[in-house]
Amino acid sequence: MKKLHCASYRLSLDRPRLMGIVNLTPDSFSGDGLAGRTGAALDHARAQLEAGADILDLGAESTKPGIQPTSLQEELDRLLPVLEVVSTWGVPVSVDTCKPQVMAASLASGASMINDINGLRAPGALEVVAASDCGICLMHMQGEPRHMQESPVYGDVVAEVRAFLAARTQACRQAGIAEERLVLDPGFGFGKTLHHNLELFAGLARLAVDGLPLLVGVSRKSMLGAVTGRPVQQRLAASLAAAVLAAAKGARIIRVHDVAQTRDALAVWSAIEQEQTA
Ligand code: 8Y7
Repeated sequence: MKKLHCASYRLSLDRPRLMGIVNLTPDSFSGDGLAGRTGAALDHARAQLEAGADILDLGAESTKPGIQPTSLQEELDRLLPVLEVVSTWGVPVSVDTCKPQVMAASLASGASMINDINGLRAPGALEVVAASDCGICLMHMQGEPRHMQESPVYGDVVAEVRAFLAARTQACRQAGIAEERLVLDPGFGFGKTLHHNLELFAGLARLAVDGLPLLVGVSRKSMLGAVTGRPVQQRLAASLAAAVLAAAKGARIIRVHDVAQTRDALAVWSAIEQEQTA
């Protein structure tokens, strides 16, 4: 069975795994930002772990459309005090960043995975991760965060996202990165209209380039708001439905805010699934 290599960890992907979000920005769209509050951030990270997260994803870079980019120093100041503690807890810790300098500092401080919404396209990013043995999430984004939602355009969104993920996978291979370290992500909401997001979700299985595992992040996202008409604080039911469907379509890692609830939802799916295949 497939295992994801994340530094010293080997994460079995025989069942879908949960990546618990720990947001260290001040301006998270879902209102869970914990910038500068190390104690509160550690409490939240601990709660995510106790709720059953298999990976913790720490993010200190603001990527909300329209928001000013976060400076290097600001990002490190938000991230490192939390990472230094959380990385001793015996669970893989992923760091969500696009900056090679933050990747290097995070790996030196115990991060086991780099989650780059920019797919390691920044100059130097591939080299930094290639020099380590961390896990890597390669995500698709059209444009850059400040302007990505203004007018996203695709011909065939599934084919184009797939081609991008294939090209980034190839770039990783050329940089000497083993395939066991890679996870692919269509990047829901990153330079996509509602229709693009729905098409991508429907076509999820086609995105698994070379059988690589897929990560899906739709928790509380605006696509769920658009479908249900609910504000961000009222998207739990929609998020759970999407998580179960992502699992059923083959996603191996699901990135969520609500770990305990998603675990229950997936437990029901998985119990029925096992009965069917028994
Ligand atoms: C995703 C993500 C965000 C995602 C991966 C949010 C950092 C917005 N979304 N990383 N990051 N995939 N891999 O809603 O979909 O949490 S930030």
